[in-house]
Amino acid sequence: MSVGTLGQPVGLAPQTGASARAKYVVEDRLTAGYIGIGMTALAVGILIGILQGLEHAGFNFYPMLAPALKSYYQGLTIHGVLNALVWTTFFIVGFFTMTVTRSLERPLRYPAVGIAGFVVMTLGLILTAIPLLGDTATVLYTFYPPLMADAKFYIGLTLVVVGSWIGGWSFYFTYWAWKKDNPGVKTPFIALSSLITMVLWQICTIGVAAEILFLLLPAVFNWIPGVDPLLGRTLFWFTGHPLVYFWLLPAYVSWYGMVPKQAGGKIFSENLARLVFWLFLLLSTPLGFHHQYTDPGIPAAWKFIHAVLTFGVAFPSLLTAFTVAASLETGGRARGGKGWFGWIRKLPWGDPSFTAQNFAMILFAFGGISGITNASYNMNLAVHNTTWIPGHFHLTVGSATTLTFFGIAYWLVPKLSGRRLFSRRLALGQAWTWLFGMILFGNGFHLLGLHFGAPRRTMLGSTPYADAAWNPMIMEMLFGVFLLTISAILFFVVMLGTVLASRKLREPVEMPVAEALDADAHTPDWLNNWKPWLDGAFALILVGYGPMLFQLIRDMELIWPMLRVW
Ligand code: HAS
Repeated sequence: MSVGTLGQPVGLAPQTGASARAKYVVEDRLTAGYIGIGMTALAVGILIGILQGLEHAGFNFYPMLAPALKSYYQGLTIHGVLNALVWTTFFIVGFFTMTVTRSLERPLRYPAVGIAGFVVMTLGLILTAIPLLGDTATVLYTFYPPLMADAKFYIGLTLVVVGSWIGGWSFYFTYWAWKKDNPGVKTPFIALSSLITMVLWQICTIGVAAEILFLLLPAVFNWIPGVDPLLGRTLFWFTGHPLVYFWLLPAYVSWYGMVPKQAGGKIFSENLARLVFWLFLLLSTPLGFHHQYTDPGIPAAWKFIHAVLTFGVAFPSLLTAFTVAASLETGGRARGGKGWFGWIRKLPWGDPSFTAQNFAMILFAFGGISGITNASYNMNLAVHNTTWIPGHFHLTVGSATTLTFFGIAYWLVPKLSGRRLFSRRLALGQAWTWLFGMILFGNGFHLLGLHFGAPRRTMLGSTPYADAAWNPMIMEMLFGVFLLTISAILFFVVMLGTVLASRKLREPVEMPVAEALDADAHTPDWLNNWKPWLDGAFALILVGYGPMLFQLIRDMELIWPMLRVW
């Protein structure tokens, strides 16, 4: 018998016990390595985030922390890089190492490629950390030119991305081997959705790779006289927006493919779930100008086209809201729930893995609404560069993604360590405090930005123009930070307790895999075929970016010297 998310029985799995562990020993070690590094980065990033919240409320600890941390802006850069780029990317590649191999029921085709990816990513992270900690890369996580970081920062980040590509190739080799052995067989949903996410990532990171290799590094090394900031920003956001779907889609893999099982239900429609992932592959990339609505030099018509496409990519998330809720309903009803809403009470609220992920969904509903507001051109003019934007992304990457990853960790870490979850109660407390902490933090920051135009990325606690009218929202935000701090402490106590102090499990934990209500329904070829979606994605990128990139490169002026302004 195998055991479920927290060690309770869930029925027979295809391969259990010691043989399964032996089969996936490299994969499990890789996953553990990735998520271990991701969580360490997150711990440091969160600590610095707390300092930022305190500063906004007038408690400025930075002078006391020098020379370890020289300024708010150095801290903000470390916070953004570690939380938004490192925690996410490491967790995702580690998680996918498990989802792809377990879902295809075979280990990596070439484990050496998987290991190489891990080594390159880790070396990249170390190289990035040196200038970040040494205050020679205080350029914020968007590293807009002409701000100039130490070359090690750019090279390190490039290695992190290249390492993740190599990790992705190890999945593709495994997938091709599986396809060869299973001609004509439909790819299992969890593997397919993970692979689509990886391909999306590899397409979209071409933008930032081009920015670093052809613009920033040559300028830092003085091989070219300077940079063209607009071209740099455009290449950055070519990657920057689809990047958010690289953060979101692993959560969707779990919401569609795993959470229904944890809720005792089934995927409402697997065909629809497949369609959602293909739509993300098709639509995610040509949208970056919605981050550049206020940039001069991009004609309004192009901003309009990207605005329309942004509303297009919100559509698969709207589909997700309804289908995931319907999947949960099948679980609630299977557990005896009755009436319109009675099924909600019957959901497994005592299971922290489920509860954390459900709260992530609820928070994302609000983050999604603020995203759609951002995308609306004239509304964006009111909220751009205000605290509204961090309000938005703490509900998305900080909640939809991060809280889902916490929920996943509540079964994944027991699975990898072979030990029981340290404390179900503390883990539940973590989920609840994150829910309320983020509601307060998100609401406070959204309102502060919308009503008062309080700027983001600014030492609000020291600005001469800070207004007493801001105080209620700052206090709301600060109370949110307080709850989030408790939540983060609970998370790390549960994780460390599981690995270091928990009893050994007698049976291994299985990755939850939900069945589909429409398992017997026909899946049309186009939902199992990469070609039309990849062709469509490249065509749309060509249409959405081609002419503008051509023009920006043709008219590029490499005359702005890179600057260190701190
Ligand atoms: Fe965004 C800025 C538009 C989604 C992250 N975004 C950012 C930045 C970040 C970020 C980090 O158009 C700041 C970048 C910077 O530093 O400058 N965003 C959108 C839109 C969406 C969106 C339209 N963003 C995300 C996601 C992110 C993320 C996802 C990370 C993971 N965003 C923008 C724009 C800007 C922007 C502009 C630029 C702003 C500026 O001016 O600088 C959409 O994809 C959102 C669609 C989502 C929904 C919600 C669906 C709800 C679901 C949950 C259902 C709940 C259930 C629970 C089922 C429509 C799926 C049921 C419960 C029971 C109990 C049963």
